[in-house]
Amino acid sequence: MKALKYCIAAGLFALGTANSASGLDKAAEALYQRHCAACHGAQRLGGIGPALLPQNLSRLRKKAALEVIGQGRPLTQMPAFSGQLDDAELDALADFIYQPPAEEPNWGLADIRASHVVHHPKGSLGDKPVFEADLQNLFIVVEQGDHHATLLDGDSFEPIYRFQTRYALHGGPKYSSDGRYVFFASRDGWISKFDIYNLKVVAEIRAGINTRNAAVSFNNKYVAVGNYLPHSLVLLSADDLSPLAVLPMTDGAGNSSRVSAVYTAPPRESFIVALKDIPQILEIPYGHIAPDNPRVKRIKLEDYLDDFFFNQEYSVVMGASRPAGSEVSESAVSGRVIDLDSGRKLADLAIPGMPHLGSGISWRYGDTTVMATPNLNSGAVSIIDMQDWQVLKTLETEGPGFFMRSHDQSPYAWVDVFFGPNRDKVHVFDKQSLELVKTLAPVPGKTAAHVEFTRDGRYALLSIWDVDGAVIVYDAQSLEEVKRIPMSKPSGKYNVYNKTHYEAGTSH
Ligand code: DHE
Repeated sequence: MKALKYCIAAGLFALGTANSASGLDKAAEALYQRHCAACHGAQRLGGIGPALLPQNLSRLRKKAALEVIGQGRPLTQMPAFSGQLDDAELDALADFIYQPPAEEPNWGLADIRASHVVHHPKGSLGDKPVFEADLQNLFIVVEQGDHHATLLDGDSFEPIYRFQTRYALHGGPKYSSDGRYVFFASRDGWISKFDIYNLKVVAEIRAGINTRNAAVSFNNKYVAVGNYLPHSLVLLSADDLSPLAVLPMTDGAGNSSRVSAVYTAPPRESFIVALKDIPQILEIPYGHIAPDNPRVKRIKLEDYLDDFFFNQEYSVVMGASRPAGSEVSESAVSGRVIDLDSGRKLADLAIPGMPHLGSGISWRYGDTTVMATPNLNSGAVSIIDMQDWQVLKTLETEGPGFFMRSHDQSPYAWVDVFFGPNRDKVHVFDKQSLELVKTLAPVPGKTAAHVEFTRDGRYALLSIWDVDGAVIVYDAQSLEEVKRIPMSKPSGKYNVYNKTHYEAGTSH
């Protein structure tokens, strides 16, 4: 009976896929097409979910993959299949994804170039905004529910314009330094450049099959795109997104790596590239884009670091590793502190749990600077003294958090409780007493997450992560609600001034 079910599904789906000619297990392939292809792509090249090809799974043991298929994966949209599939089917799927496809997928310069679309060439649109607002106090809100973005006036909190984005954006959109343009990256590799003054997408290009994020050089010349698939960093012209170079991510000894993320480091005038499968960090000075350029610096590490926090000067990076699969490190050392100039390790980070450094924030505390990070597997915010890299205090929260935010002008730091039964709650802490001030639960039962401040720090905007969701505006001092703006799963929001001035309270 089961075999018949697979055969029917194989007949429906397998024809025309790259795997069908390869002698791969047809039944497993049919299962894959039925349950996995919608998110992971018919040819396993990725989509909303990661690519499921052997080279992408190099750090995930098959046992861990089986667990993910059965139990789902926290932090992602991967559901649990154990209720729908029996053990043999789960096993067959786990085996299938470790089989190489019939054809090696690639996405080189020619593919990238062929996908390039320029909707409005440089100079063809006016330089005066077509709406009135404080251009430094605008927000872009990414609405994941229906793949749109909203341009929001940060004074009136009225939407100015709502437009469709590519499917499944991920990572923060990045502004040009004057705030006129914003660049979006989608999980399946599309990079879009949007002209805020004219409310138009001006150019698009597919830079990878499975992309992590994009960074824009502070001199507004380059966009760097980090890919999981292929293992490459792609450099585009920030003018019209035309491709300049594809840099294979290798260690020089025959091993290649996915890019965890690429960051721009304005004071260093360089891109910093975090690698997932090679224990190295790369630094690529703006403009030195050839991979063998002697100015490309490789910092060799003791272990893989793929989640980063930079100090405000970009001289030091704190890095943490996300263990593969559902494994959680029990090690006392959960990260490292690296000096970017010397390449030397300054300290081990002894944070219990799994810090989410990428969403960390920093502020002055007495005669030192501290950084705070939520933890992805425990209800704790770790506050670390950035002079001696010791944990100064661990604040208890009602569950693991994902995003943290503050503003120079605000006495408070906000952290969500992203996972678990209390995911509808958000904690507000005092940055000097390091004590809890208030816990908000704006919509019981719905996830409340991701805060961003207005330019002056007077208001904090919080998302209700639901298709029938909202952005809620709070007075950042009294913590009273000011306004509720309906939106479709507004995942993140990004204030032009705070982002382009690298505010210490926001992610970079
Ligand atoms: Fe993200 C940013 C990695 C899952 C929403 N996420 C980032 C960045 C990295 C990262 C490296 C910084 C890039 C940037 O902003 O340029 N995210 C990862 C993962 O490795 C992880 C755990 C697994 C994965 O599937 O990729 C992951 N992320 C998620 C989600 O499941 C979230 C909650 C929903 C979604 O969009 O898929 C999610 N990530 C976000 C958001 C940002 C982000 C909203 C931007 C943060 C900010 O600056 O505000």
